[in-house]
Amino acid sequence: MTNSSLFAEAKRFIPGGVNSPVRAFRNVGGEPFFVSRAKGSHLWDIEGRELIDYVGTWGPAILGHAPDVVVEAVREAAMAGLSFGIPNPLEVEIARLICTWVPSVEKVRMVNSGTEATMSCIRLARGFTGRKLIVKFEGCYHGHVDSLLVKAGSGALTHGAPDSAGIPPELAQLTIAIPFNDPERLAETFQKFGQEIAGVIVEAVPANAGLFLPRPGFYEELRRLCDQHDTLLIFDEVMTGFRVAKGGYQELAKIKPDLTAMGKVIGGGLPVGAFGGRNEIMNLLSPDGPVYQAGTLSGNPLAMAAGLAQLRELERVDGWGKLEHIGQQLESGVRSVLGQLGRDYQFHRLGSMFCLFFTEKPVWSFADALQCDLTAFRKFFHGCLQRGVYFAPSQFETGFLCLMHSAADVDKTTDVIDRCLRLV
Ligand code: HOZ
Repeated sequence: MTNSSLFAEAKRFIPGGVNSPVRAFRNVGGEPFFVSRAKGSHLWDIEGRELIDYVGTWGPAILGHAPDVVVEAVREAAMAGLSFGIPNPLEVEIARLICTWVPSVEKVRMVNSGTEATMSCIRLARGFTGRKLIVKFEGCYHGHVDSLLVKAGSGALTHGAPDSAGIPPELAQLTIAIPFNDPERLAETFQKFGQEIAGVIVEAVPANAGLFLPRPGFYEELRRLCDQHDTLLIFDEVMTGFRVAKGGYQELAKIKPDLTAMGKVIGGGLPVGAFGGRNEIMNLLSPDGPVYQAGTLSGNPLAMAAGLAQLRELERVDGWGKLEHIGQQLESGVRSVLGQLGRDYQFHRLGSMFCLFFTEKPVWSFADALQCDLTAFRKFFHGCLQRGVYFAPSQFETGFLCLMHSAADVDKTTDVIDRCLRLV
């Protein structure tokens, strides 16, 4: 069986042949490959090709693929039962750990995906404030939530359809999308709609249209305006949570959101999301309060065991310090290649998250990211893949490092980047 023959078969039974659009390679052309095995920093496809992986299952694989400590924890949990649908002790353990590591979270509820987490934050913000409007930022992607697929990034962006079909315009009208890093637009929006805005949701570091950082002072102003108007500030830390620091980006930025959406790293590779925040808000959730939210598999013992094992291992080995070190190695390699080639492409990195923008102009927003040379990116992507390095199949995604990326991996990657940049 080849990747191509299996993809043809997949397309007969699965829409587009994939279970999530960004996997279909539409933004880079060609066809996806099928993975047969993943371990550490490497993937193997069904044709036996070995790749250094910088997608890391889109973020969760921070220790590397299939780390022994997580696999063993899942095995042990499985022996005791796969799902109970009634409380199990691991749920309490992970809730305690999250509330300890992320001080803005006083209570947390576990769900099965980042999408469920952001969707629940929106409902909770509306329930708490009794208001309808939600503000989001252009290019920020918060999963495929109806209210948030407005000027979104990730697969919604790469397919050229930021607004999905199937979302009633009446609902989309309740979402105001404004540019990121633009304090004037933010102030104007609050001036006009301040008393109607239930919540402002932001990817703590926008990472679904490439990776761009908040300008100094932007989040302080956002926090101030939310407080002034009794609007909830919702940080989507699905990508950054437990990855950029133990307490997520809010720890680094020293900003306390009212609600936080989490996912990816927290599940150790199993389907897990979570959302949490201040007691007075979280206490509105059913069964204590009137905001309904539920899930048969929420708090699933295997998923909780995997997440706990991953988080504890990260802490035990000072994962964040080590990832910063690996990130610095990659960054210095990429910058030296760019320097030698005389290319001023923008390279952004925050710890173990990174993005090479194919533009020489600074990138602070979605509009800036859209200026990238996508033809050059496509050539670069396929060149790297052919040479054994797998980056995300879109300019508008973020690369992820894991603890298993070795100096040899980084050296090979730098060399491949050098050769492939010469092609474009
Ligand atoms: N947030 C991820 C991509 N930016 C999700 C991956 C997916 O949509 O499959």
